[in-house]
Amino acid sequence: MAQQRYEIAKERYAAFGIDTEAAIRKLSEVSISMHCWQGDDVHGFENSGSLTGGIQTTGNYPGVARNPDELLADLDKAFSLIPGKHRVNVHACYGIYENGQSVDRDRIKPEHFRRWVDYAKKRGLGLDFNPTFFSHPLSENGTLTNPNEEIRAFWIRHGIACIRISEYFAEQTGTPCLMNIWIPDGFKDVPADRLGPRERYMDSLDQILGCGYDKTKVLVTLESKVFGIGLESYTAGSGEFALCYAMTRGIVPLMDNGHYHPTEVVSDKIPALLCFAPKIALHVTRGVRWDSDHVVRYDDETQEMMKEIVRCDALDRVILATDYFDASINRIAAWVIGMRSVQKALLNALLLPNKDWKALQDSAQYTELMMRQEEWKTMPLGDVWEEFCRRNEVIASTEWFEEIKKYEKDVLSNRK
Ligand code: RNT
Ligand code: ZN
Repeated sequence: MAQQRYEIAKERYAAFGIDTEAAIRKLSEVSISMHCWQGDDVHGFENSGSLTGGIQTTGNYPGVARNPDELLADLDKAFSLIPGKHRVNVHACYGIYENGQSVDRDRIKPEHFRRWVDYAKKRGLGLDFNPTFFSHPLSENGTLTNPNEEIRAFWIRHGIACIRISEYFAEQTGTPCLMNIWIPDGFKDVPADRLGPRERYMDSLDQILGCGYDKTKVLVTLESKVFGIGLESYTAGSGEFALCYAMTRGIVPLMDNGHYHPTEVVSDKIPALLCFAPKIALHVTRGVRWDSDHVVRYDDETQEMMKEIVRCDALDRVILATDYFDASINRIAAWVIGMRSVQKALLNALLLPNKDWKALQDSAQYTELMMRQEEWKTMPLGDVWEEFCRRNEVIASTEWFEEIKKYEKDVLSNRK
C-alpha cells in the first residue's frame, strides 16, 4: 500500500520535473547534530544544582535521565526512531567521572569524555561540543566578560580545555567537531557600560582561539542572543557583536532562531549571511512568544529555513543542530518529534519546483507564483516521507509512538 502510494507520488512530482529519488538520496546524506541536553533538562552530570544563564526548562514529566547510563540508553531509543545517521551534541557539563567526582570546568580533560567517544564510535555517529558557561558558581556575574580578571581567566581556561576535548572528538571519530561558544553574560537592568563587557568578551575569545588548534579538526562557532531570563536589558554577545566577531576572526557564525526579536526570522538571515560567510551554523528551536525552546515542529518557519538552505544550494555550507528542552512531555519523543520535523522540512524543500518559481519571480508573475505556492501545499509529501523512513529502516507512521509507550512502561517508569 505505502509502496503504491509512493509510486503515485513519485509520478506526481515527476510531472513537475522533480526527482523524488534524488531528494530521498540527498536527505539521507544530511546529518543533524542532536543535542544531548533534551534528555535531562540541561542538567548534566556535575550535580551542580540548578540551571542558570537565563535559560529554563519547565515541566516535570516522569522518567528524566539521571545519570550517563540512562541518558545514553535514551539517546539510543531516540536514534532508533530517527531516520538517517546523525551526530551527538555534547555540553561540557556532561563529563563522565569514574568515581562520580567531577573536576572543575577549567580542568576538564578528554578522558572525562571517553565514554561519549566510545558511544559515538560504536554507532558510527559524529560528535560536537560546547563549553558550558552557565550553571556554575563563577558564572553568576559574567564569564568571558567578567571584570574580575581571575574569574575571566577561569572561563578562558574552560574555553581552551573545551577546544582540546573537541580536537579529541575529531581525532577519535574521524569527522571534524563543531565547538559552539555561547555565553549568557548580560544585565537585567540598564547597564552603565555596554562597551567594556564586549571588549573583554572580544579579548577572551581571542585568547581562547589563540591557544593553537587544528582548524581542520575543530570548527569554532559563535552563537548570539538578544536577551535571557534575568538578562533582559543587555547581552554582551548580541547579534552584531557575534556576527562581526565571527566574520573578522574566520570562525563560523551560529544563529539560534529563538535568539532574535519575535518578528525577525532566521530564514531571511540565512541567504544574507551566505552572501558573505563560507559556512554558517544553526540551532533549530521553536520560540513561543519568547526564546522558550519548545520542541521543533513542522511549522512555517522551520519549513522556510530549510527551504532557504536548499534553494541556496547550501546543504554543505549550513551546519544543522537542534536546541530545545521540554520537560513537560516524554523527553525521548521530544527528541524524535523535533529531529523528524527538521528532516520533513528538508524533504519538503528538496521537493519544491524552485527553478520554476524563481523564474516566475524574475519575470514578475507574482499572481501565478502565489497560486502555485499555495496549491503546492497539498502535494503528497507524506508518501515520500514514508518511503524515506522505510528505506532508512525506521517506522514511518505514528506507530513509532508504540515504542515510546513501551519504553516508558518498561524503562522510564522504573526511574523514581
Ligand atoms: C541558550 C542557547 C544555547 C543553549 C545551549 C544549552 O539560549 O541557545 O545554545 O541552549 O548551549
Ligand atoms: Zn542555542
